[in-house]
Amino acid sequence: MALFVTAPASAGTTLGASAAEKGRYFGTAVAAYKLSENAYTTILNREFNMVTPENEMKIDATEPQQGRFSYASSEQIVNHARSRGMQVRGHTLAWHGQQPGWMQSMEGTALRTAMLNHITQVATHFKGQIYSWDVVNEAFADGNSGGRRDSNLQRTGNDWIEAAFRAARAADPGAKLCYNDYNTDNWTWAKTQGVYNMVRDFKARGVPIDCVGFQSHFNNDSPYASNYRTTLSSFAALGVDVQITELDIQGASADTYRRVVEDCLAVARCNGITVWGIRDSDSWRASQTPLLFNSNGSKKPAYDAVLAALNNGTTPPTTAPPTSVPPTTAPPTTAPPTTPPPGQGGCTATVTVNQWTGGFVANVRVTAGSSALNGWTVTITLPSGATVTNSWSANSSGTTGTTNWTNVSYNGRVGAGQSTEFGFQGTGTVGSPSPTCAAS
Ligand code: 9MR
Repeated sequence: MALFVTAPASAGTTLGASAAEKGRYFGTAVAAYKLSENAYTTILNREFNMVTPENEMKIDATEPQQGRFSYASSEQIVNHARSRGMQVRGHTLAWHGQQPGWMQSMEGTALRTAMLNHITQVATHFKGQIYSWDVVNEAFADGNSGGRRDSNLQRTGNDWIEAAFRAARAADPGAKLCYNDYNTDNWTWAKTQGVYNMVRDFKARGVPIDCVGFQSHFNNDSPYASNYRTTLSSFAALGVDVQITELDIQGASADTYRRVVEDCLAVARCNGITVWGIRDSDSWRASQTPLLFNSNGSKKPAYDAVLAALNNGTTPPTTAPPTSVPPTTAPPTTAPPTTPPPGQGGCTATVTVNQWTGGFVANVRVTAGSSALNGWTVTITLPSGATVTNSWSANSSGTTGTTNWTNVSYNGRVGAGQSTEFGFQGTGTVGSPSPTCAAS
């Protein structure tokens, strides 16, 4: 009998599935005009479960003329993502960059009013479809001041950021609201401390902020530092989620990518990682070859390092990997039936839920009874409002209500008393489901 080692059933084979097993997402920036390119969407649809429009939700794209809103390209991305079970990060509602001409020339009360109207209109338009919004982007200055960046928005008054967050909360109460910036990854940098102090102040005063986005554009001028994990955990300790929102690494060191993933997995409130493009040719810094896929779409060593880090993360699988137990008795001399009979000893299933406001990850453990399983079906009834958006290591019959989950090819065979796992994530509240299991 051949002896071979298989990956544990809990080890995913794509970035999104592997991240989901750790209760996290793996995303990418997406450009609408590339969605007609098959090589691009093949990787996108296979690997990722979170999408950020790279430019299509920026102010110049969504309100090119004052009061005239334009959503064609942003909706194209949102629809592509959500129809395939991917979620969306909205980027961005208020920013000094990529303002349309009419806004660039505004100031004072008129600009403040226009900014708040923009936030209200856009967040309302996409209400219920956005996992998290970058409400305000890049409002702090580089260098040693630790203070705000000068901009027309900043000159409307120092409270412009909290006003933006309040408007976003009112428009879409279900979205997580993030402050997003770059050069805030190194804990010792003044800019990092400036943002930290703002978030601490916002939490103390009840300004509705839920998360901080760390763009994490790492390069020779702004390299990855070993205190990155301290940065993530320090912000999380303020009572906000943290998200890595625009990751790219000059030269795509596999080791540095691995460390970034390990840092996110080590911080419970790190929701997930988004890379800023799929292939090197998609990058805003293409010459630095900073991404996970070569321009021809092949996986780089950094991809393998990220996948391995996601699969061996600091939250180890709760069950031992399924093993192929060699038969203890001699094989039958008669030909075995071509369709194995159902396991006579039945099976049981238990579910472990990680629930947060608006979403959940459920891990299901299937355990064989007194005889081996040749296949299994788990039935889970979801409460109304809970919808499955993504799953791994099982095939499912539906996304709401009573759902049936059957084994995939590699995890149907479970030895007597042994276990295997599958999982799914979704939106809404899943409660404490009581799964039933049937041998097949
Ligand atoms: O990747 C984006 C690029 O296509 C645009 O030309 C550029 C214009 O500002 O914005 C890039 O994305 C930026 C993001 O919106 C905010 N953080 C920095 C990103 C890289 O410049």
